[in-house]
Amino acid sequence: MSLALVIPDRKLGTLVDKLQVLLPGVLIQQWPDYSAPQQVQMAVVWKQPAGSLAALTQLKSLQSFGAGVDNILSDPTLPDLPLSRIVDPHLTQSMLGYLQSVLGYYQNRLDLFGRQQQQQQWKPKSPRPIRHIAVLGLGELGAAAACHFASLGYQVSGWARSQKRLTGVTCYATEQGYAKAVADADLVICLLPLTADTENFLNADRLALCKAGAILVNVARGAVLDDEALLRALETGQLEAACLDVFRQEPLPATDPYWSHPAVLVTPHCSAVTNVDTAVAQIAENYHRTLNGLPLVHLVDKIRGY
Ligand code: NDP
Ligand code: OXD
Repeated sequence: MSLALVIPDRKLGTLVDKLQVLLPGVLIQQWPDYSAPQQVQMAVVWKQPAGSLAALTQLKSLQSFGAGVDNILSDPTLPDLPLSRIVDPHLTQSMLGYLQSVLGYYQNRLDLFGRQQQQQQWKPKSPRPIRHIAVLGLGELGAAAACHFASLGYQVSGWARSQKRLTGVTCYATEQGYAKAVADADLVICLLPLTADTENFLNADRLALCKAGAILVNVARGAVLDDEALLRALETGQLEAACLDVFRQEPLPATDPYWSHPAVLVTPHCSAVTNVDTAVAQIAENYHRTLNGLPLVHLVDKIRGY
């Protein structure tokens, strides 16, 4: 009985310790130093290198170590096995906390005052009016964000592939629905997964459908956004500002224009980081399910890509 962790570039000591408590007697092996690869039934993966699962000849299931799975599905050597992803209330709370802070940052004009500080300028200004928030993607995180802001009294519109019903949220689907969802929004939050359908989704044409002077928050994946289109939209004033937590290349390269752009807030992919303390329960549950031939919890539809 064995579980493999294929999660490069992370310290995994705490994860191993906590899994060992929930899965006593299970051999936990770490790529690239598998000791008995043919004993592994399930692999926990995140940005796994191509070919890193090849030696696991008895593998029966895969578990993403995060909520997104684009970095897993892009592996051309990925075995055709059930894949699940992390769905965790703590992850959702973390995302809500981040988005609430971003909202407060812009409402209180901390972007402007930060720039003024650089110039030693003392110029008070009343808060920025942000009344309408649009959320693109109404899954685990998007629906929670939309309902959170609606419960605080904001006007909220939401957009997803399928038509949703969420209390206090005006929900849309379809391309025409996208235009309606963003038309009056002061703040647009992107929580779409990266798939073949959403790559470069936020292009020049779709950014042009946003309210003039809106603020964009991308906490989904960098490649959902056309970077050139965003830079142009900021230049023309079509968008006033952007908060970006995710990028095509991470860490963001030193030469990237976002680093020094006065209208861009860069954060290092930290809006909702997998919480080892709570994620281990789902991993252990799926390990038991794998052993017993039961369907995994929070299964990914690999055809849709999320
Ligand atoms: P879900 O899979 O639960 O939800 C995805 C939502 O996007 C669904 O509402 C889905 O619509 C919608 N969607 C997918 N494709 C389309 C499309 N082509 N057109 C319109 N809507 C579409 O994902 P989560 O909410 O759990 O997470 C969203 C993303 O957030 C993750 O994929 C990940 O990339 C990112 N993320 C980022 C983190 C960070 O730290 N920055 C942390 C965690 C996640 P429908 O419901 O109709 O299927
Ligand atoms: C995730 C992420 O998808 O960390 O979980 O981005």
